[in-house]
Amino acid sequence: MIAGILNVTPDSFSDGGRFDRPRAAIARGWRIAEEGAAILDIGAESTRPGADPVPAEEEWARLEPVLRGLRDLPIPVSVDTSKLEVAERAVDAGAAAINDVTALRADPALAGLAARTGVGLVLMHMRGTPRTMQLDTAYGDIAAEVRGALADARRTALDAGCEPGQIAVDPGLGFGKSLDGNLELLARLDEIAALGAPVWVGPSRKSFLGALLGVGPDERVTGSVAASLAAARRGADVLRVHDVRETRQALDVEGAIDAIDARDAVDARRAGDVRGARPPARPQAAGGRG
Ligand code: HH2
Repeated sequence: MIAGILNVTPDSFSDGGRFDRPRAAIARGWRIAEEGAAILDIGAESTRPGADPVPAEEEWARLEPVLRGLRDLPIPVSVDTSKLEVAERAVDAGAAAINDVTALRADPALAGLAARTGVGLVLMHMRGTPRTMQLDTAYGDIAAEVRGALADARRTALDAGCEPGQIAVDPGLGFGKSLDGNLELLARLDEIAALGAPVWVGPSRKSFLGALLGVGPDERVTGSVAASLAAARRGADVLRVHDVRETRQALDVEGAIDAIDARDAVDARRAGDVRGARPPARPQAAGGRG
C-alpha cells in the first residue's frame, strides 16, 4: 500500500511551502487519492534534521482547514503528529490513524487515545529529536537496536489497551541514521517485519538517497521508487511516499510480473495453450509509436 505524503508546512525538506495554503493542500490531497494511494498522511510540523518544534496551536491551525476540506476523501487520513492535543482534535475531525515519529517518547498518552478511539497508531523509530538526531548515528547492530526499540514501544501501546492490529511500526529512515545505516535497515527490513506488526517505511526523497546519488530532493524520485520496491520486497506493508503516481506504476508493473507463474507459462506454451503464446500485435495508432 502507498501512504501519500502531504506536508502543510512552510519548511518541510521536500514539499515545504508548496501546500501550506489550505486550497492547495486540499487539491493535493484529492490528487494523492486519485493517483493510487491507500492512505493520505498529513503533517503540519517538519521533522527534517535541525527543525524547530511548532506549538500545538500553530500545528492545529495548519491542519484544521485541510482536514475539514478532505472530510469526504475516499481513503483514510493519518496525521503525522506527536502531540496528544493535536492528535485528539485530528481524531475528532475524522483522522483514522496517528503517525507518531517519536514512538510514544514525546507523549505516551497517544497510546491511550488510540486504545479509546480505535484509530491506528504508527510507531516510528528516531534517536533523540529532529534537532539532535544526526549528531550520533553510530549503532552496534542497527537492525537489532531499532527492532528492540520498536518492540518496546509496541509493548507500551498494547499495555495501554491497543489491539495488536491497530499498531504499525516504522524503522524511521533518516532519523538519526547514517547513509550505511539507512541502507542496512532497508536490506534487513525482514527483521523488522518479523515483529509481526504491519511495517511502514519512508525512504522518499530523503538525504541518504541524495548522498548516494549526488542529487537534490527533486531529483530523487527514481531513487525513491527503487528504495520503495526494495522495501516492499523485504516485507514493507505501507510505503510513505511523495511521488504516488510513480510508485504506484512501479508496484503495478512488479505485481503484474509476479502474477505470472513462469513454470506455468512455459508448460502452457509447450502444450500449445494461447496463454503461453505472444499476444497478437496491437493495431498501431495513426502515426504513433505507442
Ligand atoms: N518521515 C518523515 C516524516 N514522518 N513518518 C513515518 N512513519 N516514517 C517516515 O519515514 C517519516 C514520517 C520526514 O519526511 P517528510 O514528511 O517528507 O519531511 P518533513 O518532516 O520535513 O515534513
